[in-house]
Amino acid sequence: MTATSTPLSRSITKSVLSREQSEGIGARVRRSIGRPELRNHDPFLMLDEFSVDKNGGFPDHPHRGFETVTYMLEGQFQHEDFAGHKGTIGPGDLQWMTAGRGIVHSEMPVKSQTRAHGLQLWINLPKEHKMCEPQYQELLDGQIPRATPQDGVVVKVIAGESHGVKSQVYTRTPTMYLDFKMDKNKTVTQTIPSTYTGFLYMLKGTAFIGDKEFEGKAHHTLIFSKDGATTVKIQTKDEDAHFVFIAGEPLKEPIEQYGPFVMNSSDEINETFDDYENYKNGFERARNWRSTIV
Ligand code: FJE
Ligand code: FE
Repeated sequence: MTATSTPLSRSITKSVLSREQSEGIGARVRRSIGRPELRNHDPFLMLDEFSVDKNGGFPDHPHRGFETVTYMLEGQFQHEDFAGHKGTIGPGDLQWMTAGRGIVHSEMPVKSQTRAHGLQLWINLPKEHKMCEPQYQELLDGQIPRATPQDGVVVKVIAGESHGVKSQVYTRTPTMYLDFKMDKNKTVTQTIPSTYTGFLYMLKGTAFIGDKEFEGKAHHTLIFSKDGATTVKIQTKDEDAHFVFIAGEPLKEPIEQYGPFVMNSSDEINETFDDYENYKNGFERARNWRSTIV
């Protein structure tokens, strides 16, 4: 192999542990992408592993300019928005929300549950989709296809493709989102487009990534090298592992973020404040709306 040739597997260039911090009202999150060491992971803005008990949650708040993808691991979460869209998602279920030009919503755990635990990913939208109509794609656990590349390896295909199994989720920003459960002593190879950036977020156990077998443990984010390699080799040794594999096409557009608003320029952020405060350009229905879930 020469110095300029493309390696077979991506390797890991960075590993960062996410400790719990407070967020929303009485909620705890382990922030992966979006924490100081993991900013600007184009096209991803944030990944939070959230844990909310019956006293916490994320009451009425707006979004504009990106998508939020909520994937439940344990417990139940309810959602309501200013357009009358309402629903509950449980373990293994997915809500893929395109905020587009504007959403105001509430995200709260179901009170009878002891704990709601899941992941929320924020995916940036390309310039031409930032002001699109809001959209929801909701998938129950049973509607999400699985790939079984071998005994003891199950891949839930939330977005993109794995081992010939494709997701039906429509992604405006080309994205792969895979949930891997691997028994111990397994090796699997996942293909990835050469131009995608990506990472693993470890939920349980230990996995070894790439030819150098970089060791990744629970609550760590493992960033893939950007070397154009089109596979990621992943192994387990003496314990099972559970992790998500997230990758996407970088947008390479300027990012101006102010909390829940993500646009391309400070002028657009100022317009967004004006629209939100004056109930216009997508925020009309925010004027008299309050959520009914508490
Ligand atoms: C927030 C803006 C937000 N992490 N994980 C500002 F949109 C939020 C927010 C969330 C959130 C919601 C869920 Cl369901 C899961 C999350 C941030 O709603 F907390 C702040 N401070
Ligand atoms: Fe939200």
